[in-house]
Amino acid sequence: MTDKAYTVFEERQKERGIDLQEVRRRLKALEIETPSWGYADQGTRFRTFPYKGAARTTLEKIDDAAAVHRFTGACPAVAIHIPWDKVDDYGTLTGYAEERGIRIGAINPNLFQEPEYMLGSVTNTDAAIRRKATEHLLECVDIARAVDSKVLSLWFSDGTNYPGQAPIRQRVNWMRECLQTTYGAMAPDMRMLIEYKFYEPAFYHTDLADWGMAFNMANKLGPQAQVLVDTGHHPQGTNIEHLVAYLLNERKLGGFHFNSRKYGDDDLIAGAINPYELFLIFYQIVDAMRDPDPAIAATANRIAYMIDQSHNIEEKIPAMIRSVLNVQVQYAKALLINFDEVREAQEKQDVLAAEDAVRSAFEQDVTPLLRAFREEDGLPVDPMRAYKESGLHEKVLGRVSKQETTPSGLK
Ligand code: PSV
Ligand code: MN
Ligand code: MN
Repeated sequence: MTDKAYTVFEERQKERGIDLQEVRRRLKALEIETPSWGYADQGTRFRTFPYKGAARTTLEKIDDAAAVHRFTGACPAVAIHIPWDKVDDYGTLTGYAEERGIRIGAINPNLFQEPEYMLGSVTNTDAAIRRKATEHLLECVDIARAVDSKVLSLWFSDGTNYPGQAPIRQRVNWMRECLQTTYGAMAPDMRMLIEYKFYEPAFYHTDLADWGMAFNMANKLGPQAQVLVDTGHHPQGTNIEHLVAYLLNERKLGGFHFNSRKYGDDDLIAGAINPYELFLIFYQIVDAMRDPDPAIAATANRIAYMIDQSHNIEEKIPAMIRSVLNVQVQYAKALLINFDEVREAQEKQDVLAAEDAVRSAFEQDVTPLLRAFREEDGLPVDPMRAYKESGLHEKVLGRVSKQETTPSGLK
């Protein structure tokens, strides 16, 4: 790469003691899965603005996910949600994705839509409903096998709205029973990722409200169960990078749902609101990748990175591309941390030097690095611009939104 900006960048990183070959190798290995539901019409609890270019079928969602991969080179898998993406023939679905250069990623069961789950799915007082929920989970394990996916990604909306509404301790055991059955059905190379969220839609208690509860559940189930951190699912002020480090140390961090938020589970473009938080999360991950304990390094290297967003006012494909680019930027910055410098400062207990060693990496401009690595891979150096100039926007606008005919307002 002879680009002047890259030469300057290279010089600068040399001075900072950074091995750029290693940085580029790790950057290349970063895969970010995109969610099928992020391409469809979806919005906020307040309303959904229909978008003409929204994907209407699972095949169109795969088309859009494949487009994001074409422009970024970093998104070779698309997560699916069952039954939203339920099809008769999963072999055809897999083939369709493969023809477009991607594969099916995490399988996300849906236990929050059917009316009988109003008072809980795997925690429902009614054993027949718990059984139905378990059967759906087992169906998703079968689908994972059929599409050759190695990840079952679980999020439960189970919870209560009022004190006394349901037996909280009993519900923990009910959930555990259902998950144990599901766990037992998984192939040995599959992982169950357990997501948590502190509130919404339940407003008094949520059965898996935080990382500690998800961690405990995963521990009880076994080594194939791990925790999934959705960056929008914590109370304000939670130190996410701390719990990331903790879970890595326990070899129990399995995956991420990236998005950003200002208030609640806002599901905005990843890295749009709090880029430093995303950087600090990657600081802990890169640190763990370098851990002398091979089990911790392996856990960090195996994390499933996924986007989980809801695009209500933004065009969906470029919003996804933007998220992927934002994640790459913060990862690249974390790779520019001089870890020897951090350790040295930590050993000397030099607080300011340690903080500076971390923050100074965040302050680097990684644009020349990302452009160079894309060019090397034959990718567009500016994926947002390439998307704009590709004509794809006009093409997807040719789709006629199903929602165009539905009345606007609260849904
Ligand atoms: C609901 O909060 C949610 O956004 C969770 O984050 C899930 O991962 C996602 O929906 C898909 O089910
Ligand atoms: Mn999520
Ligand atoms: Mn969420």
